[in-house]
Amino acid sequence: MKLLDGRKGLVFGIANDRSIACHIAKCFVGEGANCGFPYLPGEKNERRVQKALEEIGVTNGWLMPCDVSKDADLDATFAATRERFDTIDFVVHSLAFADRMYLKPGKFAETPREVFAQALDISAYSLVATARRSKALMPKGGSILAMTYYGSDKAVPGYNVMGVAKAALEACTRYLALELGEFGIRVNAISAGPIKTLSSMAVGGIDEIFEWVEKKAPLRRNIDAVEVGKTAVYLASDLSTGVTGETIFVDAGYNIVGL
Ligand code: 0WD
Repeated sequence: MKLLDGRKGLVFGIANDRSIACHIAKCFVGEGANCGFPYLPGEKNERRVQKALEEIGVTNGWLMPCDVSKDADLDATFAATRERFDTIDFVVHSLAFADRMYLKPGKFAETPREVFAQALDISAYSLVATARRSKALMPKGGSILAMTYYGSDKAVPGYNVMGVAKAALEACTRYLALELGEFGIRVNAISAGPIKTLSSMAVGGIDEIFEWVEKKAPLRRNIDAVEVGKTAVYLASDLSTGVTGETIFVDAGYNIVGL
């Protein structure tokens, strides 16, 4: 018996084979889950997602275009999900966006209003928007999971407006957990250490962050995305039935270090 046998759900946020969502998907499929993959609309994106899924052994993956900043896209995605799966057991929210011009050390105070609003909308509000729609498809409860980073709590040079968005995302996780708990729906976040992906490469000074983590983290190394995938399996499965509203660090212990 595998940990996610018979479970169905959505994995948002595969951009290519390096995406954290792709590693999560691999672990979920390996544990018997049946997944749908909403992706940021665009032909090039679709090809990349298809290729990424093939690389992890998912052939004929169910893909649907969905820009999470558009209510109509979210409505269509969840309507299609109901048609296909009837009910779902999990949703993985592994996406974020901020204008990379403002993801540079020394640029936070320059953040324009629209850049700030867009980062918060796509990276944090979209969790609320997906959770609300997920609830309708989770009559017997379920697990919702978001991805965050240490820059939500500590000021990390260059992470800037994304840190503010992640603080909002983590607070959303707690409020959603509080409200959806009575329906058997758990909502948690994984705070991952830095991993080389399209998004992380947009953060100015990321190479120094990798070096610093390797030097300072208790495990003296950076993490592997598979380690995030394994924790995601734990959070989506019955191994974690008593856990909700938490932010779990998968960061080789970096967050506990003082100096
Ligand atoms: O070091 C890292 N890579 C960490 C990432 C450490 C800790 C947390 N995270 C978080 C990210 O902030 C994000 O929430 O993990 C999540 C996944 O990030 P990733 O796997 O590092 O990034 P990536 O492979 O780029 O996937 C994120 C994708 C976008 O990619 P691009 O690069 O095209 O912006 O999010 C998707 C898009 O595919 N995305 C959207 N999807 C739907 N609607 C939207 C949107 N409006 N905007 C971006």
